[in-house]
Amino acid sequence: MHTVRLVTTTLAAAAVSLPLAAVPAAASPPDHSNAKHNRLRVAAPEDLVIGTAIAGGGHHADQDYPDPFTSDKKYRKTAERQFSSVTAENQMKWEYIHPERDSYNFDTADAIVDFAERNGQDVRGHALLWHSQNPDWLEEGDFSDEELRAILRDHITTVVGRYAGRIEQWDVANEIFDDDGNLRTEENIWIRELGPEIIADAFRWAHEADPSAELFLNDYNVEGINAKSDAYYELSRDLLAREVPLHGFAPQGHLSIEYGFPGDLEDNLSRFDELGLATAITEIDVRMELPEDGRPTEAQLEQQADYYQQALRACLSVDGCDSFTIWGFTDKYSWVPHTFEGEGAATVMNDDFVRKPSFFSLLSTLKTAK
Ligand code: 9MR
Repeated sequence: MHTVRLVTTTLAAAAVSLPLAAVPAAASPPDHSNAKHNRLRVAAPEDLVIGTAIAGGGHHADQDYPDPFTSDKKYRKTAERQFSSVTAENQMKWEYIHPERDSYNFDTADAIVDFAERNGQDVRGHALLWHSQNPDWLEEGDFSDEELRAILRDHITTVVGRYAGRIEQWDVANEIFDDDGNLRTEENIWIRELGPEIIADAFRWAHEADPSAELFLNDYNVEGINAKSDAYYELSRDLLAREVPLHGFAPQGHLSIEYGFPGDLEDNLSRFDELGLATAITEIDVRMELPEDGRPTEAQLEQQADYYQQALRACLSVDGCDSFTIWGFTDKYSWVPHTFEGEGAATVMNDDFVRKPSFFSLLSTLKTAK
């Protein structure tokens, strides 16, 4: 007590007698959050890449902040230091990369792939055949079946071919089943107009365009064993039996603490592993209903940390699961509050990039695995 008062007095006296520049500034603590021992990518075992979505496009386009990837320095630094894999959150989707029938726009996708290359990161390409975020010219166009087939083939050949050897994994077919395990025959333009065999063709065309890329089926609500993941299992067996170049199956991992953790995630990944497929968690986040003040409680954050950890452990336990991607790392840019009213806080850092218990549960789980 005595010492504290003395120091205060001395500083106050100095402030009076010294010119302003000589007054010691209140030191803010040094930020070690990206120091080597705090980096997920450094902690990860060699056979696992740890990824993030790179924010931009999609819901971000309607917000009042500038493009995170090109304008937020701290965001880029964190993406580069913490992760060994990146996925374009929206920027490789049809509406961005193929905005007109006869023109592609590769600017942002190129920038993301260049960024990844400079930083020694893998890239997951997302997505080639999907029912959502397609441009109007495609969804509202009046095309014959032959034209549509040619459009899809040209798209896959052009986009996958452009990044051949630079994109490790592609989500070729994204969200093609509904929760009951039925193909989205109405919603998905390709399946509706051209029939289910177009799925196999998409894989064949992607493989021709880049024989070194791993080609994935990707979806949400397929973490556990259920009607939807069963449908993927049957489809995978069928495609493999016909030697269609399918290489992987990925549960996205959009979870909520309002629902129990899918405890059979490891079993589910294992059954696809036994088919000879790679597996990956491609878009994990763990959302929650926020209290009135908008701040998650400690108990919520602990439960969230436990979900992230369980998901990572499941992936680490399965041989062929060598890619684990979180769908953004800061709540500042998360898609969740824009889709689920009253929910949020789904990522591993808060709006100010302060790491949450979920970040540390991933970090410690990776360190233990190494
Ligand atoms: O995070 C993406 C968001 O910015 C877009 O507005 C949204 C539009 O559908 O897509 C989000 O990403 C989705 C991903 O592409 C596929 N799986 C579900 C993801 C969350 O909706």
